[in-house]
Amino acid sequence: AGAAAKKVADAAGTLADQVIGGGDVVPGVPAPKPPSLEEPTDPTGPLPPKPDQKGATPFSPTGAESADTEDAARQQGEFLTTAQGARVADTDHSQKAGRRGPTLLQDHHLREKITHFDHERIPERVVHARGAGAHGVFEANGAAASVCRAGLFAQGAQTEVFVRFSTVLGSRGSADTVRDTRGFATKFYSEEGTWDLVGNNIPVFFIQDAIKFPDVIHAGKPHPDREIPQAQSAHDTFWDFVSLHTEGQAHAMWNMSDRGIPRSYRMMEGFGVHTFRLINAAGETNLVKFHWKPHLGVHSLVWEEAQIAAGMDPDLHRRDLADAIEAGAFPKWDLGIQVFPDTVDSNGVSEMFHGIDLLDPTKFVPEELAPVQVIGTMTLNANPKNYFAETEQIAFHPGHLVPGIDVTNDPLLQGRLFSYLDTQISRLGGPNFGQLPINRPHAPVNDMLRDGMHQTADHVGVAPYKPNSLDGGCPFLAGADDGALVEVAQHIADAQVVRDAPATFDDHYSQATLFYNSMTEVEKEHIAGAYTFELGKCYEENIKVRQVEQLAHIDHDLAVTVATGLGLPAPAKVPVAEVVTSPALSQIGREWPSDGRLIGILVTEASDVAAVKALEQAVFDDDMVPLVIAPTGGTLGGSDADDAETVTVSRTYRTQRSIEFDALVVVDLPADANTDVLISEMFRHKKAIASLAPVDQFVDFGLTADTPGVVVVDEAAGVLPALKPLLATHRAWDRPDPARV
Ligand code: HDD
Repeated sequence: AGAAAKKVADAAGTLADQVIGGGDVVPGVPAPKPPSLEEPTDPTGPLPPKPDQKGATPFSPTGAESADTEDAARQQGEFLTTAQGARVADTDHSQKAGRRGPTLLQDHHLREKITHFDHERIPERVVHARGAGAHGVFEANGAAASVCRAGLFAQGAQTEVFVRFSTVLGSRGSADTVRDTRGFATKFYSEEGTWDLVGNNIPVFFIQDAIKFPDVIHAGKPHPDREIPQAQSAHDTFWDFVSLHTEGQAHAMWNMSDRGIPRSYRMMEGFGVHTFRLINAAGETNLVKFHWKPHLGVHSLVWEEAQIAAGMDPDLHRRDLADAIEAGAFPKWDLGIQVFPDTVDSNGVSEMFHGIDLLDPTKFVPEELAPVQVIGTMTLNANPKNYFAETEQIAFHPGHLVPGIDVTNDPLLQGRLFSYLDTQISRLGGPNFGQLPINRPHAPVNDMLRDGMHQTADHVGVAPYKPNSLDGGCPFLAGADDGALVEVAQHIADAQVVRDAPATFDDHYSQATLFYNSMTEVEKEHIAGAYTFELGKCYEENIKVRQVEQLAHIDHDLAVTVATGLGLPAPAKVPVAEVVTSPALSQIGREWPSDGRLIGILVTEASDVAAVKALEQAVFDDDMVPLVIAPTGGTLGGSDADDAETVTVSRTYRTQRSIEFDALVVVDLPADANTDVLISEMFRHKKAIASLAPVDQFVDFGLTADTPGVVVVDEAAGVLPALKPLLATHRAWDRPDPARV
């Protein structure tokens, strides 16, 4: 049929050319075509998913594909078709009245193709637009069973999950490594319904009441006139808001710390932020805060790396997550809870713990006061098959709860319970986005919601209402004890309607001081540098002055350092809260596993291929990732990449950049400007360097055998034993900065 239609069209074209007499086409002689690359001509069905794409929706942690996977893929048969399944013989030319004539409106294939394309984009998320996701599984260890009756916390229970990490402020195409809070949202597809833990990598928030959310986001987003700067808080409106709305100071302090520029999504903590209420089988309640603890430890970039990455590899975090999962280095996090009694304190006030108001989302509870108890482990083990279908269309909601997990009266959480469904109705085009494969619960769904835009269900029965007799009373109600969203009996004190907050919400500085005081000297320097950079990007002097005055309420020395950097007078001294410190907040001074770290191996044309091969294998065997950096692409030691004696080049001198590597092994030192930059950056960013080349070759870099974090070894076998202790501390913080860059 397709061929016949084409013949008709060709004939019409020839006729039209003759009638209009236009053009230089000789009737019957095909016009010369530009040379084109040849496509394979044997029809084959759609390619099966790549091994790392096993996470088809619906996803199964065992890898077993469910029956409707093929349907969800919407790619059946081996031929190109229209959306109606009619085979297409030519998708490169539109129908025209003659070869040089106008295009015909009757060409349905043309109109369908372009119309669909015109509607391919959906609105990006109003916040957290830039993100990356992965499938995985959560396995409970049973430790939460005494405080929570949710089935997903029963010992050994396995629950499929999808996680989406994100930045907050940037647009969908913005860079990954900007200074910002990171979203850490997890969807647990539990047998009792879906639970969403929609958290961040920072345990406190900018505002105490959801009614301020549009204000803080308007202030943080680019200026409305020029729409700059993109994806960052280093501008006047942000600091204007934060310096005036002082409850934002604690979160701002976390953002200015190294937490604002994570090394990788795999190396970030996550926090539920709010206090939640758990209910156990006996109906007893406890208050909790949720924590994700990464097995790889908490690591950050240094500021210069973050800036370089934003230009060299704006997808650094997205790529890092996908590559690790594809390589089988599955990232893992422990889920933990801090548990607080659900009682009233000596003043008769509920939801208080050691004087910390658990309903105030600008406060966290130091781990030293309430230890984080591990209740299970999450492993991310499959990349999405299709970014749009899964990562873009997934819809999280803090109100997606299962029996045993309930909300509290935190006024920020209460507002969130409204916002997410509301935004998704406009973002995903109507009220039925829950039917999208990625959003479908893995528990049976039998609701009485009907019709609406993009309805894909064929609902049966005649009585989507209750009570009914026509559908035999279906669907039935759960028993009082096994439903979700069951209100825990709470006494609400005789209340008057107010627009106000409790007095315990008035302290805006003490936890910023606690955080700052818990940092090591290096981390404090980074914080001062970040404030000085961000405020230095502001134009309005009064905003800078006001924010420096705010810092004086947190730490006077910090305020003076920042003021000096900005060329402002030192602010007056004001009383600062006397607080304890929480060593758990510091990222430095601890040792972390080296699994999944990226090791650059720098070689020249003259390098010993057998030694490089051995080194590469040793890195692999130690669960790290070797990336060989050579003058040109291709292979070393022969052209057959499968040959045991051949090394495949991962990066060339031109495509490499230091930001990717956690450590560098110099097999031979090239004489090359690009690799000079590599070494000087590795040096400046205090990353581990091992050299098989003599140390005196490095004199121009200011690097000697005594430089902290540098090891010089004689043979390939000695490299990893020397390098691993250095990787454990992440960076050689005691390495002095070079005299000149
Ligand atoms: Fe939110 C998205 C986390 C307060 C309104 N939020 C969103 C995402 C994360 C968070 C991780 C991205 C989810 C995804 O990957 O799809 N939000 C938080 C945390 C908060 C918080 C940890 C405070 C503790 N958010 C918050 C408030 C409001 C919102 C107070 C509104 C009153 N958040 C939204 C939203 C988004 C969203 C507008 C944008 C896209 C979406 O929900 O689906 O509804």
